Amino acid sequence: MKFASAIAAAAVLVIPFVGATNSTKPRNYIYFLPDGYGPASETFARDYANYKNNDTNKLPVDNYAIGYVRTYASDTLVTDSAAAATAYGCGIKTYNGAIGVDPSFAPHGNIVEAAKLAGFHTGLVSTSRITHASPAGFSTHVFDRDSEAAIADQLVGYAHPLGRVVDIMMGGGRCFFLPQSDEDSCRDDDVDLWSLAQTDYNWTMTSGREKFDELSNGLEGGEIPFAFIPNLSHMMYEVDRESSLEPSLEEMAITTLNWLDRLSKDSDKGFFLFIEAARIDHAGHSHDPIGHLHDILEYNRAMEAVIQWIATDHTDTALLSGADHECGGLTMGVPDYAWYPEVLEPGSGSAEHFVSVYEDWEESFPNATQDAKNTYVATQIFEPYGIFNATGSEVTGFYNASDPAVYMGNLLAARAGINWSTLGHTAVDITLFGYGINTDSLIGNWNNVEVGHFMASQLGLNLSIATEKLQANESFVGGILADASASSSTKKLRKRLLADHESVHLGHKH
Ligand SMILES: *[C@@H]1O[C@H](CO)[C@@H](O)[C@H](O)[C@H]1NC(C)=O
Ligand SMILES: *[C@@H]1O[C@H](CO)[C@@H](O)[C@H](O)[C@H]1NC(C)=O
Ligand SMILES: *[C@@H]1O[C@H](CO)[C@@H](O)[C@H](O)[C@H]1NC(C)=O
Ligand SMILES: *[C@@H]1O[C@H](CO)[C@@H](O)[C@H](O)[C@H]1NC(C)=O
Ligand SMILES: *[C@@H]1O[C@H](CO)[C@@H](O)[C@H](O)[C@H]1NC(C)=O
Ligand SMILES: *[C@@H]1O[C@H](CO)[C@@H](O)[C@H](O)[C@H]1NC(C)=O
Ligand SMILES: *[C@@H]1O[C@H](CO)[C@@H](O)[C@H](O)[C@H]1NC(C)=O
Ligand SMILES: *[C@@H]1O[C@H](CO)[C@@H](O)[C@H](O)[C@H]1NC(C)=O
Ligand SMILES: CC(=O)N[C@H]1CO[C@H](CO)[C@@H](O)[C@@H]1O
Ligand SMILES: [Zn+2]
Ligand SMILES: [Zn+2]
Repeated sequence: MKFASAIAAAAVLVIPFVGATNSTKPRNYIYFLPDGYGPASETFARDYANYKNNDTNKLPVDNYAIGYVRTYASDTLVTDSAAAATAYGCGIKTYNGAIGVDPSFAPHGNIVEAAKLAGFHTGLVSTSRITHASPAGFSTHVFDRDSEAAIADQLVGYAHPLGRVVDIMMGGGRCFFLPQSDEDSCRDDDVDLWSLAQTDYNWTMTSGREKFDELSNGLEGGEIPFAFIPNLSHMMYEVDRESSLEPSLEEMAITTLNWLDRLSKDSDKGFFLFIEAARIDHAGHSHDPIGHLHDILEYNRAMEAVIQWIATDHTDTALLSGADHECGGLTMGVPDYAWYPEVLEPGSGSAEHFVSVYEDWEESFPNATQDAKNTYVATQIFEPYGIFNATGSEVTGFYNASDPAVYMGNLLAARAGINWSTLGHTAVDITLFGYGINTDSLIGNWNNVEVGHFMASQLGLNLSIATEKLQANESFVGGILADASASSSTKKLRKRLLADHESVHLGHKH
């Protein structure tokens, strides 16, 4: 585990956009989704960066705020990631849990498919499992977001009605590519997708960091289709990241951009790239200020790098970035007027990380006395997380906490003068950021589906062409309907409200 890496530079430069405007359309589009990044999270991270730098600056993304977005789903005012990704990716409102299908379960074309059909190159980059709701909503179609094996099948092209639509993918989730006979598998069948992708679909499937490094920032070599999937589940929180195993989001984003740019150089069509800072959301569900903070700072670094990339020789590329929803209902100023960002400085790992350190210790010392346990928790779990001077009952409460990560997060939050109001998402509007050709035309407040349609039209893509092809495939359409009727819909839809939280914790079961 490493300590908090350097935070966003103190002096944040506004990078002026000097490319063509208005009448010109961008050749390439990037959608950068900071999952669960609400306006309070931005203030939270900015206040911390300013404390740390003894400054009053803005965060890098602050400079590119252009509007805000309404996020409600078709069946609830509080969206989940699946319905929201379907709104951005396909331009339709749907129910929580839906991936690329409407409320009557019919599949709708997404921007990755439309781009592929029109001859563009395409990429997906995420710090979550690449089979998780957000990348899935931009590339696949299932009744239920938890069908991650089916999503993996579609991602490689096997079981996707349009064949393979993704050229490069980077993220976590290798367990959904392994057959159930493999002890690391998350599948319920014998499909060895990792091998099948290579033998039948020409994928280069990689998981070791050295394979990523061989790409030389995307500037040379490599065969597409290409997958880099270093983790069985989600990639590590930025604050926990072991850089010998996993690159940062910034590194993955820039490598993929350089490669897509190279691939499309001699084509009359450019590329579409989806990038996700996924775990800002997971830390919100865990009420974990440390995980939340460092993934937000990494999102800011990656955004700054992408904007710099556009500004330097790639002004034909446009970028939009907006969260799918807020997460955790974060507030600063609890109790009245309290908010002490300095409390977050010592925290050297996520709450999830320290809970797993404790679990390992407990396994190694099953006969430890209660006193030894209490001392261990106070000094080896709480203190490196930033909780000092814990009372006796604060320490013993850890053992019986229904979610020990949330428990630790709440203890630290109380010391910092912040609080979380929900374990789920909220209905609060999110901020839309943008850079490049025509993005300034999005000043104002938008419905999330309008953002998807805007990107498609900027690339000259017609989503209906993909929709018609998908809906013409009777066996595919029938399969989604069968999944829908096999589940008891009301129960299923209620379960959706908790789905994000549950899927975060799927990562714990190894
Ligand atoms: C912080 O900045 C203020 C004003 O710029 C300065 O007076 C002060 O000495 C700085 N404090 C530290 C610890 O650098
Ligand atoms: C329909 O979709 C399935 C994947 O679900 C695919 O295997 C099949 O080839 C498609 N059929 C047609 C006619 O495109
Ligand atoms: C895989 O590559 C071979 C050789 O280049 C090619 O003939 C084949 O069509 C490719 N298969 C797919 C599914 O793209
Ligand atoms: C995957 O991430 C988990 C934490 O989320 C970490 O413990 C594990 O070491 C990672 N695995 C690999 C192979 O990087
Ligand atoms: C822990 O205690 C149990 C019963 O008291 C004993 O059987 C076991 O060997 C002990 N384990 C270790 C690791 O000392
Ligand atoms: C934890 O709960 C168990 C029963 O649910 C109780 O016996 C025990 O005293 C509790 N431990 C602490 C430290 O609160
Ligand atoms: C923090 O929020 C929780 C609800 O999530 C509430 O129960 C608690 O009282 C709040 N803490 C303070 C100090 O207001
Ligand atoms: C988009 O494609 C659909 C289906 O092919 C077609 O009916 C429609 O006219 C197209 N829209 C535009 C704006 O070209
Ligand atoms: C009263 C008390 O124990 N204060 C301690 C709280 O934690 C800090 C940091 O470890 C110590 O420096 C204080 O002495
Ligand atoms: Zn989300
Ligand atoms: Zn979430």
